[in-house]
Amino acid sequence: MGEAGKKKVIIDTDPGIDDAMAIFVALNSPEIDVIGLTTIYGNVYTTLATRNALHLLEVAGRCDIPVAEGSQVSLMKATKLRIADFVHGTDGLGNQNFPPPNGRPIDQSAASFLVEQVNLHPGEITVVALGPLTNVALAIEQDPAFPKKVGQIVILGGAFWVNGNVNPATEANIFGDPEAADAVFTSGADILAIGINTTHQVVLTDADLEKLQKSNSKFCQYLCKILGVYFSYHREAYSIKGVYLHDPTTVVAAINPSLLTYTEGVVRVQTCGITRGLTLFDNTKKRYGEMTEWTGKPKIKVAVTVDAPAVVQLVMDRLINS
Ligand SMILES: [Ca+2]
Repeated sequence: MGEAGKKKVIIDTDPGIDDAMAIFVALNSPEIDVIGLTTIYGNVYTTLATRNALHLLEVAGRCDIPVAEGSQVSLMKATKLRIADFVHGTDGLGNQNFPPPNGRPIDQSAASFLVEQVNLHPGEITVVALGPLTNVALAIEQDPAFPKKVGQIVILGGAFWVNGNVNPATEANIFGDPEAADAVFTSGADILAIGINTTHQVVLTDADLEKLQKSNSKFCQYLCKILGVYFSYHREAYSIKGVYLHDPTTVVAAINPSLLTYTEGVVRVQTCGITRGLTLFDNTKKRYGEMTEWTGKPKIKVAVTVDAPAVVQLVMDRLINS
């Protein structure tokens, strides 16, 4: 715990409209102290993610928080990346053409920053990972003791027992770097995975949007400018009048884990073929006759149920009362 018992949090992010919302919720939550942002490709390329992270901190008036730029390529050094700019706008923030930020990232890579911080504060850092897991996997490569030194890694990733959102097999953040995800899930760190099986229950509706629009808070005013593109995408892709709160739900899981329930097991990630990016959970109840690729691997926590109305309410409260 940090000052005044606050949880020290580093957010690894690819902003991203719901990343923006998640970051604002985190910055306005007294339970946690955001000590840095690290950036990654996903919704946009890494360079733009860094620019957006700096921009969002300027909007929030929190330029004191360092931004460390993450990897431009996947763990296996692939440069052909899946970028979801069709969900978030080509600028990642609702095609608003915001001016470039004044700030600059620190002179340290995301992985090095993560390693430095867990060594400075062993057992105290919570990493909230809202994009592909390349930076976290690189931190583990850089410091093999990283999984034991990090307090917890709360991950938005995976589609457990349900279809994915990239294709029927896989969820976007895991699909972004399956090798990194498999390395992180089997690293032995205290991991809490929030998959789309839970975040697809957490919907910000048109009526909720109207409430945000009526608020004078700077976070609400800003988000209402960028949310249009995200609502349009959901109407087309899912035929719903509302948007899924993937990243905000994951921040809420770090703030108040009791709003979700969890089960424990071993998760491996498919890294090839038509199901590349599939997250396969072994509940470890059966003793298989043969060794499997899951045998002896560390267990992680996977979210099973979510109190969706309470999560939406908490997100709204933190945005409106800012
Ligand atoms: Ca994200």
